[in-house]
Amino acid sequence: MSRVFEGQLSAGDLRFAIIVSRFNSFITERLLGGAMDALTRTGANLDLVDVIKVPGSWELPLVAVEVARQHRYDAVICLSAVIRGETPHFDYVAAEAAKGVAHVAVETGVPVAFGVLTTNTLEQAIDRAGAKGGNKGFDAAMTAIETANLLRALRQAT
Ligand code: INI
Repeated sequence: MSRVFEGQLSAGDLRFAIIVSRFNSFITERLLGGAMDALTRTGANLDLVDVIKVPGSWELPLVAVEVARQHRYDAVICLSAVIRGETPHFDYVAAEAAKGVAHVAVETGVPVAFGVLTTNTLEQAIDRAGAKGGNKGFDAAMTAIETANLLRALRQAT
């Protein structure tokens, strides 16, 4: 008989680190609100949720690898917004944040959700931070909950 493994959307006793950038805080505070909403609605114990503020998206991988290596959290949720400007700066910051965050998860075995908006305009960012495009902070937290539970199930399986 085959087995199907799937992570439940229940935050229960899971421990989370939310790393959120201060850059574009008008947007990232809304992403943080969305993530907290997802955790609350899925039964998280907020005493087990730490919020860690970083200057910008560039700093996400460094801080994510630090907390993931401590193995004090079941999942890490990274939240920031990179909005295109007049120069190629956007491309460097967005690419390094994406590569770095993906690398942390694979290197440490701790789920790291990528709640990083990369948009051409401020309006697109607003849309994805609680307006018509939903809230990517909420989505990232739901993904973190599901993946943490999936890994727990896989690790407990015999
Ligand atoms: N950081 C962001 O999170 N979003 C941006 O749009 C952004 N832009 O466009 O510059 C940004 N830059 C700061 C960067 O993340 C670092 O904090 C900074 O370069 C210092 O290392």
